[in-house]
Amino acid sequence: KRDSRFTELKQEHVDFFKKTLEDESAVIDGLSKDATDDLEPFNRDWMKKYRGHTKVVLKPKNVEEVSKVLKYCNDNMLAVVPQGGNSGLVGGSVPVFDEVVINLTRMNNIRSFDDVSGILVVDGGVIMENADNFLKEHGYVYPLDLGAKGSAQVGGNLAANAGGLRFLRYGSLHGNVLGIEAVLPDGTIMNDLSKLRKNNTGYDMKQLFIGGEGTIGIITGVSIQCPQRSKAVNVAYFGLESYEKVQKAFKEAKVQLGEILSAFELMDAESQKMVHSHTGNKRPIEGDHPFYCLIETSGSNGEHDNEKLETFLEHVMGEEIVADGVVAQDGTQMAELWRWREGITEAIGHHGGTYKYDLSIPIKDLYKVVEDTRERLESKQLIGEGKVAKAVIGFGHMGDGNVHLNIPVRQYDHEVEAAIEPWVYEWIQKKGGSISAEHGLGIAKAKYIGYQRDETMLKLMRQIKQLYDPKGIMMPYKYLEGVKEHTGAA
Ligand code: FAD
Ligand code: 2HG
Ligand code: ZN
Repeated sequence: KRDSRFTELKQEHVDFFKKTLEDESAVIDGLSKDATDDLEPFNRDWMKKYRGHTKVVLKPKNVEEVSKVLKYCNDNMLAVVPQGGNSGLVGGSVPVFDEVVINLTRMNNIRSFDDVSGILVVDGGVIMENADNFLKEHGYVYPLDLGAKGSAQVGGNLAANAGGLRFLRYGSLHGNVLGIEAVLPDGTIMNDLSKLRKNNTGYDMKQLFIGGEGTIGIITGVSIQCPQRSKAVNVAYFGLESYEKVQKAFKEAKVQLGEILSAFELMDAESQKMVHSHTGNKRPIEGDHPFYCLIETSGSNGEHDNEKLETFLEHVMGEEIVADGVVAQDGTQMAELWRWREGITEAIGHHGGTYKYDLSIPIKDLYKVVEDTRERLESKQLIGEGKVAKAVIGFGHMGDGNVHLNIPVRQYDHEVEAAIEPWVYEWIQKKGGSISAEHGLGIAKAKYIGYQRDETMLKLMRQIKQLYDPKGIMMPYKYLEGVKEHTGAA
């Protein structure tokens, strides 16, 4: 239900926004005229699962403009959704009702780069692929990589605390981000854009914005530590007969490739079938295997690394841990192999909807959740040919103990959803896992936070929200707000 504390958008508000942002294209105005089509991409999430009804999208160009419009929204009780590339997977980036969308697309400047330290300072709206291409020219790499890199923004990455494909190597944004410039809901500009690696002077305020999902302010600038780009990158793809063997291969990869290992990704047979039927590409290895892994190495000596990777593969095949495998011979093959992993989300999303669960689980049980879900939907006769649920798919960042459980459906369906939720969250809670490893809470997971956090933690979180956003204009109905409906079993 729409919260009646929030003001409905009026002409005087739109006039203020137009006057303040000056550039005409900076305001998409659905109040004075019918702009349904223009507003649609901002109202609709990537999964086509959530649709908001905003009447206005604002695209400020700099931090001062963000400050002015946010202060105005706060003064006038207009609810707000910050939006980056709108590639988030939990429905956080789109309005629920008629919230004002503040989209960062036009804040796309690279502010500075230090070639010696590798510290990059950018506007929050810089697209991550553009940041990485810029860094490439200087021999550096953006410390995060993910399938939506062509649209996701640096500010959005931080707000979601995205993990991605190279987390194993470069770690969390909580470690890589050195500073943040953010606008608080009342328009205050918080300048914590430090370029220092070490800075123990009081509370580390920026950390609350990383993973804050836009609930306490808008990230307008980011200072981030970027690693040297590896001269030698290599990729191997292999098939395995059981999850036991996947675990052995992972352990062996750490032993033999430890210092050059930059990704260890898991894909099950169903996920690879999906990519195959979507792309029509020839499978990298012959035969069907229940599991596939993709390993990436990044080091400084191509010959040396290649030899290590080949030796690793020979060893695990000799020991019958791995059934069959292939090592990329050049950059093109590397990209092709990565497509079997990076292309899963796109392939699954191609038709119908998907129920997505982004889970951290102790590694020995990582795949068990997929098997148990499959069994559950089978026993309820909800899955298979002609049924709403088409398959149960598991893949993810094995190296980080993070699995993506996906259930593609012909259309979103209450019966299927009720069979999975909250059952899957109870399952995760019993295993001591996390119900949201890297995608966040948004609206999709908000009401289940109680399966993860106890009352003391929730109380502290609510106090933080109250401190930064006393009027509650940022991201209503999401993140901590969903907990009112459902506290979980914790
Ligand atoms: P949006 O989707 O626009 O926003 C995400 C959240 O942050 C929303 O709550 C929004 O309100 C808020 N927000 C956005 N910008 C700002 C800002 N400047 N200040 C404050 N709040 C803001 N995630 C992973 O962790 N790992 C993956 O491997 C991964 N792969 C993906 C692959 C695909 C194909 C897709 C579609 C998504 C994937 N994601 C992944 C989801 C991921 O979180 C996003 O792709 C990305 O980090 C979000 O950036 P964005 O700019 O699109 O943010
Ligand atoms: C990935 O790892 C993303 O590819 C998306 O986090 C996961 O689609 C998903 O569930
Ligand atoms: Zn992921």
